[in-house]
Amino acid sequence: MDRSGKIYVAGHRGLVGSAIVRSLKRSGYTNIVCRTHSELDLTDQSEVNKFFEEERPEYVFLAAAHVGGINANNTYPADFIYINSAIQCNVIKAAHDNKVKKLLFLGSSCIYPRLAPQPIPESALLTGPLESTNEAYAIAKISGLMMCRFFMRQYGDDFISCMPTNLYGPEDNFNLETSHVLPALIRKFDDAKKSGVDTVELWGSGSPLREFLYVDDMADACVFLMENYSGEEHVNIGTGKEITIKELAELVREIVGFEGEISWNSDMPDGTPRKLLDVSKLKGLGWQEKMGLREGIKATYDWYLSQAEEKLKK
Ligand code: GFB
Repeated sequence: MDRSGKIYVAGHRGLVGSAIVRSLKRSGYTNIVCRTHSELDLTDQSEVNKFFEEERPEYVFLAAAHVGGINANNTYPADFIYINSAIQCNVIKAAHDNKVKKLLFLGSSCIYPRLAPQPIPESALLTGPLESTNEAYAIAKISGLMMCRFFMRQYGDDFISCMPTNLYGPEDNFNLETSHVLPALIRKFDDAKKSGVDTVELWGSGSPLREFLYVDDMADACVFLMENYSGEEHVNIGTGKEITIKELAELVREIVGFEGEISWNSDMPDGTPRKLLDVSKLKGLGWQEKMGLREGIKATYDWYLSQAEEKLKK
């Protein structure tokens, strides 16, 4: 990417988009254009077209998405499939029409079959049934990565895709109904510690395995791919390391300093049993993450404590 080229980061207020903006600035990119949700509704095709015609970005990071944890995905599947499909259709088509030089589409490791071989290689895509709790989101994301692939194949557009594993870090969502597990654990243990409650209830059995990547590492990988990769096949982004939800809960409990008990609510879903990404393709290109899980959780907890709590809990 040209250091002074105009870069549009879609979704710059979110966990991922905000980290991409930080990473771009660290790497010396200065010409970054962003719009808040109220300034530009990405589900509105005419607004998106107008924005691209006026701003003419040369590079696009498509990090805007309707996201959530297992409960949000499972409860609101229509919103997840519709909003994500609309955003990506509008942005990818507008990028094509306005001759964007390069675009990176961000998906998710939930695009892979529920019982995919572990660690999951990129080639496992569309080889089996999806996990039901996030099927709607996964279908939208598969469609987005296929759009990039087919715009590249038919028109030669340099539109690439990456599939990050479970992410966490500053600017995450700490709402207990809709968040992912890591921010939920931080908030639940911190609330319990502060209010003197002696048991924290977590969801499912605690036995599923998950892989966690600090969002600033993921953002650096995105910038790295925009600088170093071009190809129809998507690229996994992860650490190649996994941990059970029970072990993760113990780790977060220790970092937060909650001394009470944990109970497991088996009425809540476990989701997919395991989703460890095969990251040999990304590592083969020369990328390596920096942040370990313990220090990443500490950094996220510090950030959480530094924020106005009421704002985060909305
Ligand atoms: O992070 P999470 O919500 O989503 O949940 P997924 C991961 C695991 O943590 C599940 C358990 O087994 C949950 O049952 N868990 C335990 C909790 N306690 C809690 C809690 O208090 N809150 C939450 N949220 N989970 C998502 C997909 O799947 O992963 C999305 O739904 C996306 O589509 C995202 O792909 C990365 O890892 O199961």
